[in-house]
Amino acid sequence: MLAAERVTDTERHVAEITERGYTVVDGVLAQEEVEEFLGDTRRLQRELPTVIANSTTVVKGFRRKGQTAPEVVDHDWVRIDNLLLHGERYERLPVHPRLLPVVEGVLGRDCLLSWCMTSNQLPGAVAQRMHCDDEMYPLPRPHQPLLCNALIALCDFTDENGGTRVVPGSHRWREMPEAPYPDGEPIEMPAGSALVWNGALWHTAGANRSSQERPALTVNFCAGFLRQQVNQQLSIPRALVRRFPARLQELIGYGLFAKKMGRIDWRPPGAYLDSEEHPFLEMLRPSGRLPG
Ligand SMILES: O=C(O)CCC(=O)C(=O)O
Repeated sequence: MLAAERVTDTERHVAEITERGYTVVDGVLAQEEVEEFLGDTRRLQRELPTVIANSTTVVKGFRRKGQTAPEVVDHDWVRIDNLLLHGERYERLPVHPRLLPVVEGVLGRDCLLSWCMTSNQLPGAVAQRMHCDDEMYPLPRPHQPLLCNALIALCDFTDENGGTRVVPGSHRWREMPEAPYPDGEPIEMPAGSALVWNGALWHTAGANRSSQERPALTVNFCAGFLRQQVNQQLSIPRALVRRFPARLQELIGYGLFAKKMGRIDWRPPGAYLDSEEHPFLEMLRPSGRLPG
C-alpha cells in the first residue's frame, strides 16, 4: 500500500464517528493508570461533599461558601465535577495524544473542552434516560457535529454492569430521543478503552445489574463557536491555569476561535494570564466608574 493510501488510526476513528456516530479507542489508559485513576476518584468520591442531588444523581465537588448541604436522596449515579481542579493526572486527559486528534478530526482544532467529570453507575442503578448530549441547542437536525465526547472506562464495560448503550446512526436522525426509546446496543470494552461519540448520538448509561460499581471518566468537547457547559475561565483559578500546558489553556477557553472570537482587546485571554488582576482595573480606577 502506498503511504498516501494508508489510513491512520485517527482517520479510521473519525470515519467511524461520521458513519455510525461513535468509535472505541482501545488502550487509552494502561492498567496501572486505570488503577491510579480508580484510587484517586474513589478517594474524591469519599472526601468531597455533595453539591447537587436529585432522585438519580449525586454530584460531588467543592461546596461554595455558605452553600447548604443538599439533602441526599436515593441515587444510583455519582459524578465528580470539574476534574481539572483535582491534580495533574486529570490535566493529561483532555490533551491525550490518542483522544484529542480524534476529537479535533470531528470538531476542528479550534474546539473547546466543555466539561470533565466522572460517571459512576452504582450497583443496582437503573438505565439513564436515552438522550443526546446536544439536545439543548435549538437547531434543526441533523446538523454538523457540535459536541464530541469521550468516556474512558475504569473497569471492563459489559452489558450486565451498565456499559453505555448507543443507537448507531442516530446522530443523523431528525428526531430527538423520545419514548418509547430504542434499547440501543451495549458497548462492551476493556478498562482503559474510550468510547468517543458525536454529541448528537442517542445513548444512555445502561442499568447496572452487577454487584460492582461501573466507574468512568468523561471528557467532553464542543465546537469552538459554542459556549462551554462549565465556565472554566472562572471556575479554575488562574494560578492553576498558569502551569497548565499551552494547549490545555486554549482548550479551556484561553485561546481564540477563528482568530477573533473570545478576544480581549484583540488578544487571546491567555495573554492576560500573568496577573490575577483584571487587565483594565488600573485604568478604570481613576475614572470613578468603579463602585467603592
Ligand atoms: O456513563 C455513561 O455510560 C454515559 C454518560 C452520559 O450519557 C453522559 O454523560 O451524557
